Amino acid sequence: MKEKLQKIREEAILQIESSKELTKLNDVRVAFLGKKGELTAVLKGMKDVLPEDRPMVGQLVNDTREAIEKKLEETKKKLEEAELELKLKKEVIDVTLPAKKNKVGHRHPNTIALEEVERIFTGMGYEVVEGPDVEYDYYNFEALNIPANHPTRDEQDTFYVNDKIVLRTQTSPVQVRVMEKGKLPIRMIAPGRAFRSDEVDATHSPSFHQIEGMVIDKNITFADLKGTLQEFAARLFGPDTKVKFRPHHFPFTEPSAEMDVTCFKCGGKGCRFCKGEGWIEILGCGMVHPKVLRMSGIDPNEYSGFAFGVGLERIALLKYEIDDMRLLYENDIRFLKQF
Ligand code: 2NL
Repeated sequence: MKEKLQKIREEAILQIESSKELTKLNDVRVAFLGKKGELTAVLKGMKDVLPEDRPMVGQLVNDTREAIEKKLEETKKKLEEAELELKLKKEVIDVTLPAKKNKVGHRHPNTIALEEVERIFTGMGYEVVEGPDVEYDYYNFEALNIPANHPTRDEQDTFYVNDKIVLRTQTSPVQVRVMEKGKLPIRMIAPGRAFRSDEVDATHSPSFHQIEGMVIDKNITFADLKGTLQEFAARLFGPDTKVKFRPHHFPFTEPSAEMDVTCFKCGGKGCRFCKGEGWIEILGCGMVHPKVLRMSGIDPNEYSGFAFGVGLERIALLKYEIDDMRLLYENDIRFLKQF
């Protein structure tokens, strides 16, 4: 029995020493110490050992088991260390390589311009209100004094969803919805996307953005409109900016005007930027038509107001001296991050 145990021990140690991988080592453990292992077989044979010899043999079996376990443990540690070393060698990191830069996005020129306009008007106490891009024909046209068959409705420049629903051609419907609520006075701007069936070129896109503004209160006059829009122009284009109003026509305002600002490049002398004019057209405006007020439930004998509309892309193109609107929609980061 003693010799048998000695042989098991030697054989086990030999096999452990020749194990070059952890899996192989585990196989050796199972072969000797496992349920069907050689040492376990010896234990099972204890019944054949003389009772008086059993303590001695039991001790021997335990010693053998301990010796094998110790050798297994040592070898396991060695193999693990070797494996780790190999792994570390394989995964060398060259810390001198240039780091990968994180690509950070950039605010779109439209967004920068919009936030600036919003800052100016909220600073004057205006509320920013949004509304649906897809509108009822009523809010987009009818309520703005553009009845059926009015030339402005020309199917050529409007996207109809069906007889009664259109992609809004301006953000005025948002203002109509606010007027209908009947909470006066109103001091608001309505920024957002608008749609017209236009061909794409350097100054047109079928999907563009507009900012409309409206004030309705008692005793609002054209003087309020002029003062407000003069201040707006000065804050947007610089304190020396002058404005001028040219008579115009919109169905929803009376009287109506277009506002020009002095060219912020040449100060009004005339240059390439303003095509020698000294002035740049910037927005449309006017006193809200009494019919428009009445249709939305506001008494034009008690209240009056002014409104204006400005193209956001136009502001962005002017402010950042971009000469083609299409650049705004390509979202090329090399372009966007210049602003
Ligand atoms: C332009 C002209 C304008 C308005 C928009 C408006 C809205 C309501 C009532 C009356 Cl609810 N007016 N909006 C007024 C005048 C001009 O926009 O050329 N925009 C780019």
